[in-house]
Amino acid sequence: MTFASYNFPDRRLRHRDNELWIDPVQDSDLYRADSSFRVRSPWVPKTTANPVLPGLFADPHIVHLDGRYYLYPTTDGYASWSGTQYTAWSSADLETWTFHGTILDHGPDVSWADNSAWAPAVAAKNGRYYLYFSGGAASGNTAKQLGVAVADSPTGPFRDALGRPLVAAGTYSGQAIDPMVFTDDDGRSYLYWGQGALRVVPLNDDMTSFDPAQVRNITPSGYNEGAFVIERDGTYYLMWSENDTRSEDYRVAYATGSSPLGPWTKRGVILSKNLDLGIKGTGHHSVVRAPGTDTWYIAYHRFAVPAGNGTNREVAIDRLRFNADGTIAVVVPTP
Ligand code: FUB
Repeated sequence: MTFASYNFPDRRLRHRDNELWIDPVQDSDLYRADSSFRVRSPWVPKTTANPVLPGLFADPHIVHLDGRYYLYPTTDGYASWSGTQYTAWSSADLETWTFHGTILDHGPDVSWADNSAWAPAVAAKNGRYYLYFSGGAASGNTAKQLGVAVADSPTGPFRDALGRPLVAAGTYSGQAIDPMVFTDDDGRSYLYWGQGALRVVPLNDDMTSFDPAQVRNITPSGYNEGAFVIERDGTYYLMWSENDTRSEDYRVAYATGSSPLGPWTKRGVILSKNLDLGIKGTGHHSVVRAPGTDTWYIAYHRFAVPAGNGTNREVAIDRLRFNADGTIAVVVPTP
């Protein structure tokens, strides 16, 4: 059996503290951070639930499709978040995850984006699966743009549905990144996106177009990026990340509203660092409900424990609980 690092295939792995670690080329902060890429030893029982994915991943989008849970993350571990590939993972129990490989690669698959494959979101409609994503070009206008790809399966392969961005750079203030689609009980889907400013628009039934006249700016106070919307018992919950993903104070806050478009009332912070556990930079989350139950889970990223940072992040899942009055209880992040 051989082991190789997914993100750093040229580096040697070494065994330490019952885990396999990337061998630092030299003892510097940079290489200590890279060493946070952790591969768990199969001969040692896993003692903690998190991280749920092996390796460096961020911005997890969790969704339940066709009887399984799926995770779609950003591939992390690259300076300036310059990765190009999206992967898919699935699970029956939120604990054991099956890797389905690369489902979209900006290199061969997207003509207008070369890098910055960030923060995917997947929605299903009419028997098809839509992957919303952002990317930047290597030359010319390098500002981020938002695109949509389509597939016949949740595990792809996805193909760029438009051959051009769905939201072109510069059309609206803020960065065109961090898309999310919420589909209401009436079947209507809404696209949310943006860093620095949050926008929402109803999507047309084709899931790949919208009426620009319907775009609304719904930026809550404290908002930075990573919006996510759910509905429970008639209340809509808009959640988002505050501060910079490179800060240990990156965190999740939320508001409640009476419709997918608001108006929204900010309620407070529900997920933040726990320095006693070495957990920092908890944010860019998503939420899924166990089908047929009132049990909810939050997927989020944090600095890889113990030595990660804002570009070396790991994916965790914890319970999201509601109080009797419908407010969200503060999430307890677990190791
Ligand atoms: O992963 C790249 C970027 O970092 C995402 O788009 C942001 O939400 C932040 O997590």
